[in-house]
Amino acid sequence: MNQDTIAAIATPPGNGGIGIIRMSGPEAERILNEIFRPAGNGTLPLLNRYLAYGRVADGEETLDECMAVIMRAPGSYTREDVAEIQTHGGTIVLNRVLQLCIARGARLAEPGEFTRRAFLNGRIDLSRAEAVMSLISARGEQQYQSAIRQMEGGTADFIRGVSDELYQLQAGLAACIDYPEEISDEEGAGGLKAGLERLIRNLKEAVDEQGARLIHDGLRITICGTPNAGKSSLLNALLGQERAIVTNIPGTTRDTVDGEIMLEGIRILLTDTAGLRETEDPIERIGVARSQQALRSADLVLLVLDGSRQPDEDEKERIRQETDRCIVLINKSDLPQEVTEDEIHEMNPAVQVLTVSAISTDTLQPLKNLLRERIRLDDRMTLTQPRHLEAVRRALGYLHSALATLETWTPDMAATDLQAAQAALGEITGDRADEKLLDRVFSEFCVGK
Ligand SMILES: Nc1nc2c(ncn2[C@@H]2O[C@H](COP(=O)(O)OP(=O)(O)O)[C@@H](O)[C@H]2O)c(=O)[nH]1
Ligand SMILES: [Mg+2]
Repeated sequence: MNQDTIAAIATPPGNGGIGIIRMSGPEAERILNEIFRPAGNGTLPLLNRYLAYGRVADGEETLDECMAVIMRAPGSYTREDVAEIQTHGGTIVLNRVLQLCIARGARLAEPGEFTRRAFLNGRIDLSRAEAVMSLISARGEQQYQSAIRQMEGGTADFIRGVSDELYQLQAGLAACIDYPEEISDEEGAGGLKAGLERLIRNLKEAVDEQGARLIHDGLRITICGTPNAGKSSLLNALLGQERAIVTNIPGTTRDTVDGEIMLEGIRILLTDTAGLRETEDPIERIGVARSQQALRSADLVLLVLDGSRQPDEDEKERIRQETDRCIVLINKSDLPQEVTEDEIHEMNPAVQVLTVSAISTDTLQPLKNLLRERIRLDDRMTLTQPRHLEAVRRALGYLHSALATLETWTPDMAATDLQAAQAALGEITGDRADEKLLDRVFSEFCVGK
């Protein structure tokens, strides 16, 4: 609590109905008292956690009408004295009030510094602090839901549970090391093995790498195929807007075109590509190279065929090379068909095949259903933050290594591994976090949170 007092504009830049300036630290109330003038019969100091109406003033000069509140330690977000001033939400007003707070002794807050203080003062663990940021920046319903679960402590509770079990194993192991006469090697190793295997199982169950990636990054879909197959028409139909230019001239799309839709609360990032073909046009060539790049990084590929004509050798070859990440779309089903789904399956049984028409959106329903299946998530995923998954992966590595030491029963080495696993898990909740880790986590935050 002996830190300086920080101040920041907590609302986003731009004009809004109201804007909020927030201060936290030992001087917050003094500064508030110096610049806030209660209206009517209002008096200072303010009642704790009651909103008061008045104006904010620099000496004789009124800066704005405002509402103000003091939340005294420890009953605040940071567990320090927090003062908030709600003014009208104009950039100039907010900056004037912020500058005033700074002139009276506050310092501009770093990104995430309020939340960092909440963490350092023991109000929330690190995974909850990160949940706050995920919540603010959530770009889909699923990311939002997972942030809420994390904020309610799902991640911390789970990790601390695992960590407690790990402590017990460490205690058992310490006993083996200290009293080798009383505990036989078989007993010691046997007890540890069962415990380790259970821990590894629990941790693995909580990790769904693919699901976590879907929640965070969304699903990347690349639409590919020969020129004029209907790729851009399909992108437009899926987006419900005329995003890419469509003509009957092959080579119309020369650069990649992106669009985004939400499905089941997951972001779907669609990339329409230039048709993959040999070309002399230098611009189209670059486009083809970008298409190939988009194809490499795609989670899912929609390979579009013009169903009104026979696929050429290039197309056949591409279908044969694809894997189960590919859905072949036989397009232009409104025209007389020259291709059947069976023929495609014969070329490659791994791919899924659908017949569609980009000019009649009804035919896209089965495609959307297929996509829904691909993004279905476990109901309550425990770990979704990339940082947490990385720490769990490291912890699992140490636990496996400890398991391996049981073969030769080298309890000292097992103890070292268990310690390292414990430290990795501790990074998730912040029970074991150094300054560098905190800097990394909080630098992703916005100022004022
Ligand atoms: N009849 C019919 N024409 C289509 C369909 N999809 C696309 N087209 C037409 O095919 C031509 C090429 O479409 P476009 O989307 O630009 O193909 P791209 O080169 O693969 O991007 C345009 O004239 C479209 O109107 C479809 O489902 N049915
Ligand atoms: Mg196109």
